[in-house]
Amino acid sequence: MRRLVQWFLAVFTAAMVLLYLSERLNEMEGYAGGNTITVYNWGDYIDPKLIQAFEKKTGIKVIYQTFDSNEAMMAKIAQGGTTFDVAVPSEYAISKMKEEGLLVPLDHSKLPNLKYIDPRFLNLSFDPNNRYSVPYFWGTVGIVYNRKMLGGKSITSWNDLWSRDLRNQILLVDGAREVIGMGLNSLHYSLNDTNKAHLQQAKKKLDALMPNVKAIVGDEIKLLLANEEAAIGVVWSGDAAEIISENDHLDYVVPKEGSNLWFDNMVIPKTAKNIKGAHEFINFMLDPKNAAKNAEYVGYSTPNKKALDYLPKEITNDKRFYPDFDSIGHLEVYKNLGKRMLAYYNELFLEFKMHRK
Ligand code: N2P
Repeated sequence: MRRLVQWFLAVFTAAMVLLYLSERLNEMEGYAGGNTITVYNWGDYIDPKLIQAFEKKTGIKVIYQTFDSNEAMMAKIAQGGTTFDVAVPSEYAISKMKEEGLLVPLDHSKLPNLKYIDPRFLNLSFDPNNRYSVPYFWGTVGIVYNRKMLGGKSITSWNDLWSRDLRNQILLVDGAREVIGMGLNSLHYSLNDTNKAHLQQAKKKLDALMPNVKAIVGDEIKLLLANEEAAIGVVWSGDAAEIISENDHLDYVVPKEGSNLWFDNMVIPKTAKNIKGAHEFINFMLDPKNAAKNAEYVGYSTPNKKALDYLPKEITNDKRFYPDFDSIGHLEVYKNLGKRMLAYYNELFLEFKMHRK
């Protein structure tokens, strides 16, 4: 009897040790890329429930990290030493990352849900045949304004923002191309202007806007505008859509001088360790129901044609956020202006920020 008990104890202990070891091994494999992916996305740019649903469906654990500008994201990926399996750059960043060899070509056979994307968003010039990228969200840059706080006045142009009545009333999104672009557009220059005299002129014009600028902020811009901490915000369209749904006094306009049309896309960076898992994640996000859920949660416009069927009509019929393409033909997509020119834009933006009172 005693031998039997001893024998049981020995087997039991061995089983526990094995269980423990196998669990540790699983974890280690996860971190080595086996059953984990690291997703690197903009802040406030995914419905967290979708991450859970993906983990549950595939058994792949998602490590989720965020960035707040293309510049920050590219610097981190270029520097290496980190694992990112999926990232979400905008078009000019994709072009630059391609040029620097920072992207892995996609295997379209592993992305069957790509067929749901509206062809208008495919095969764009920054990535012919979508070799490296697939659409995630798209939108414009524009102005959110609070009609009540402005005494019923509406805003139609960038140049309206320089009005003396708007002292300390403007919040700007913390983006180099967006802010310098606003200066350029207000002077009727292109968002891709590389003429340094024009850029200096734009910077000077922005300096003159400073008395009206309350703050230059990240994702908190939404909360500040919804809570009426300022009457005006220069924002990305999806952020506008989200806060307009929370405060009836707010409206969104793409200024008449022109503005930016942008496309954010999922890519697999060179830092990836789990390329198979990355494809699974991308394909999951391309699923129309998931894309619709995501669009409804973050407020941004989806390029997924089939997903539109699952979204409320008041969202998809809103021309401010789902404009017809003919009405936005005059908008400009940022170009990859080359390393030096992009650095120059960043430098001007930093100078602008530093000269704040
Ligand atoms: C969401 C950021 C949107 C990025 N917080 C626009 N390119």
